[in-house]
This record gives sequence, structure tokens and C-alpha cells, in this order.
Amino acid sequence: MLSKKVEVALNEQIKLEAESSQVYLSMASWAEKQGFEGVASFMYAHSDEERMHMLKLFKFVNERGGHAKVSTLNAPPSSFGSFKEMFQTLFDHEVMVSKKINDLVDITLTEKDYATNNFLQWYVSEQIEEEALARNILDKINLIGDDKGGLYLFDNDVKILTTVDEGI
Ligand code: OFO
Repeated sequence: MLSKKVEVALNEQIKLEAESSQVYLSMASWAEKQGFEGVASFMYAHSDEERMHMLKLFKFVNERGGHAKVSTLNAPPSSFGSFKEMFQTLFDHEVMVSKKINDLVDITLTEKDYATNNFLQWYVSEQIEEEALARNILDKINLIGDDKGGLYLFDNDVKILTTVDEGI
């Protein structure tokens, strides 16, 4: 059984994961409109992945006797300046999400909720991977800068990355 405090915190995380899905969906659209198919596919896949993160939490809350809530979401921006800025935004977003997961883990410890703590370990590992992936892409794009040819090759690389790892 979840304590009220843990239930509220998990519902906040559900909202954040849903908003993450919207942010990446908006990035997918922005990239697609500019003809960058690879980046768009990567962002569509990432958006689906965030929805999966949200659903996993959602089902857990109900299974543990809480009530999973669907909240109003903040709208993401519809344009992102440049690819470099967009991937910086993605990286910063993931760092922020990791911090929220850590805060959530702290709450489960103060509440002595070891079952939820155990469940959240999956998210702790997932955030390590997500941050590493975002950092890796950001390093590449920083090397390319605004070079059009470089961006074209980068788009192809990201497309391959998306097809190889469906679970980005
Ligand atoms: Fe849900 O991991 Fe990214 O935000």
C-alpha cells in the first residue's frame, strides 16, 4: 500500500514522463518539417519510450492501491532554434528527470517504502542510459556545428541508431 506522500510524488512523476513524451514529439515534428528524417524518427521513438515510462508508473500506482491520475500537461515549445540547441535541451531535460527520480527515491526511503524503492531502481538505471545517450549525441553535434554536410551525415547516423535500437 502506498503512503499518500509516495502516491502524490509518483503521480507528479507520471505527469513529468507524459510531458517528456510531448517534448520529444514536438522535437520530432520540428525535425521532420526540416527534412531531417533520421532525427525525426529518433525523436518519435524517444517520445514512445517516455510514454512507456509513464505507463509503467501509472500501472504500478494502481497495483499498489493508489490512484494513478491523468493531468493537464504543459505544452512544449514548437521550435528549437538549431539542432545543437535542441539536443542541448534534450540533455538538460534528461538531467532534470534524473534529479526528479533521485528525489523520488529519497521520498521512498524516508517513508520506508522499500517496494517502491525497488521498483524505482529500473528508472535509476534507465536515466543513466538516457543521459549517456543524450551526452553522446550532443558531443557529436558539437563537433559538426552548423556544417550542412555534417548535419546530413549526422541525420543518417541517428536513423541507423534508431533502427538498431528500437528501444531508445
Ligand atoms: Fe523517462 O526518461 Fe527521459 O525523460
